[in-house]
Amino acid sequence: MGREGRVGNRQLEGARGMLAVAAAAILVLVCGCGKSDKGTNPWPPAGSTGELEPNDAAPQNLGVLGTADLVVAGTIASASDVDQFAITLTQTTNLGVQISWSGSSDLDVGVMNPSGIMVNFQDTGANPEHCTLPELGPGIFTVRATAKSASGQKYVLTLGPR
Ligand SMILES: [Ca+2]
Ligand SMILES: [Ca+2]
Repeated sequence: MGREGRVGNRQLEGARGMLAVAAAAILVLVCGCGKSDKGTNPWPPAGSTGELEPNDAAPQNLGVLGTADLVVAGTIASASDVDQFAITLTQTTNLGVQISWSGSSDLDVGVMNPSGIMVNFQDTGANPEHCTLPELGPGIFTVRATAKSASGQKYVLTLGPR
């Protein structure tokens, strides 16, 4: 009986220890959430689509653009990285395009029509780079994010009707 009692106590202590670890883990998680809420823009943004390489030659298909914005969280690995995204416009659309980032990189964004002709290229030093292209489509358009200078630069690309 005595031995069983000691074993029981050990098990109880073990359970208490695990509870303490679990409580500490929850505390860390809660602290992590609190930190990210203090004025910094979280990346990737909630609800965003992650960029999928390779997309330099064949664009990543984002599907049909509806009434809601499409938000992509991407990374320009280097100045030679080209990120392309295809969107399908099912009707004539005033297309808003914006790329934003944190840091000193110089990113640009362009839009190509279904024939592959660049109809707009935002190539200034501004951050964000943005434009609204009136009366595009219907058809499949390609949005192209590039950089004059970048190294592992995270960005947010927002596409939507305006
Ligand atoms: Ca990329
Ligand atoms: Ca790429």
